[in-house]
Amino acid sequence: MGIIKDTFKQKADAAAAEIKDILKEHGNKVIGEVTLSQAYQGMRGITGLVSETSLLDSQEGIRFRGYTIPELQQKLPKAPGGTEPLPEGLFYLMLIGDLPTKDDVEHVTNVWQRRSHVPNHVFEAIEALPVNTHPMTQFVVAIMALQTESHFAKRYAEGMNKKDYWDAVFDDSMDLIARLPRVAAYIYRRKYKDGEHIQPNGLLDWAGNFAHMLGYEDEEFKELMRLYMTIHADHEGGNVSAHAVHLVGSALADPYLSFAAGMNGLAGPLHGLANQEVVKWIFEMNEDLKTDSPTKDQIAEYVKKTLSEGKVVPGYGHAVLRKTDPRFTAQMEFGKKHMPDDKLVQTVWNVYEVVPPILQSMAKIKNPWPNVDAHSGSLLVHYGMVEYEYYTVLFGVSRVLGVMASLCWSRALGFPIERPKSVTTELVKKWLKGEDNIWGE
Ligand code: AMX
Repeated sequence: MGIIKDTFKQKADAAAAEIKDILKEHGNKVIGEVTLSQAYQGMRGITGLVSETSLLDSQEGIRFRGYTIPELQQKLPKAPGGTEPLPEGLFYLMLIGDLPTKDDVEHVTNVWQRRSHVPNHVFEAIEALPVNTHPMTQFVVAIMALQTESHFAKRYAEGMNKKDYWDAVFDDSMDLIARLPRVAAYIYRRKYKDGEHIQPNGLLDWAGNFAHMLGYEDEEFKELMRLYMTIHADHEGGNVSAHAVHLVGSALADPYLSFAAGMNGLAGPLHGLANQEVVKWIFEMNEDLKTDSPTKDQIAEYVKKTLSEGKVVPGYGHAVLRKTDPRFTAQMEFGKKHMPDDKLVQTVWNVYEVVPPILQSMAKIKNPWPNVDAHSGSLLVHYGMVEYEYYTVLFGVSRVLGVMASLCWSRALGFPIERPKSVTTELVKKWLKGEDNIWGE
């Protein structure tokens, strides 16, 4: 067994024993109540999932295994000469639960390099789609094509013992993570760079090599990719992509099938597609106003126009957060350090001053503050990546780290198939009249 797999198994066995004891003693403790509104309105605020890799606080934002983003930027190993964390380190932290050493991170990089071969039929599957197909559709098709390589599916068909599920999920997770940058870069070069593909560089780290295969050799862009891949990786378990992977995986669909489900969810404009929507919205505003530096008054007018047309202001609001997303702040700091005079980045900062008071004045909006997607695109445009339809693929390549670490935990802890109870409005009406109960007993 490899070192990481071995360490994971030890940690997971200890955690499983601890959880068994906790449930034996406290399994009947009530952790919340569910109102009728919550059942109809997106299950907001219902605690009904366990996800070990990260935890979201509505005021403070995300912590990965207890560490905030600034703490990760300080504590996780960096590339030589770099200042941003290597995503390999975050993956190790989410999977194992401890901060990695420099050697641990190098080991992860090496394992992923060794496992990164993408079979030809995956590229052929991508090529079978019209070139103008949305990059997220190409991405999901590629992930599905990779499924032929699943150890889990093969071993399950051969009659694998349920005690070994975690082992096959672990192997699939490492393969999938290792292969994803090559597939994603292929889609980018195919759609936007006349199919001129760039071979991987086996000497680079995971995110650095991804930047290289995308065609961006600037060391600053590589640093941006390391930061980007770190901050987008996980946002606890209830968001659409993480929850979809968890749900589909609970049916013992293999990691490729499960991840593809999550990526279909990430492609929704209220979730991961918001990063493309933000840049599209700013480009359209600039075109409308015939400027590349709109004033705050002009932005305010445009925001009001967007709202009056029954559209959302992309990049603002959140189902859980009630403050500025620390992932937004981390990107703002990157912008201040590397490109303080960039006009688009400055527009993003002006939007940040203008939008919250307007949204605050609308009582129904629970969070007027920016989320991760409000900033990411402007940094990419600065380095020349203007093809905003591609941005959600970058989000997806990062998200694989969190959801696969979580899937390993779900199988190691023996979580069962997920199956919440649903009701009909007919039953709700009967229950309100006292003619039936709503609990399905
Ligand atoms: N612009 C306009 N209206 C907004 C809004 C925004 N940015 N954010 C929320 N609202 C509206 C909702 O559409 C809803 O209106 P309705 O009652 O008429 O349907 C009302 O305010 C209440 O919504 P909420 O409880 O504050 O938010 P939510 O939990 O239902 O939804 C979210 C959260 C993110 C989907 C929503 O804020 C939104 O649509 N934001 C814009 C899209 C976006 O940036 N998504 C990315 C989120 C981060 C991510 O997953 N990557």
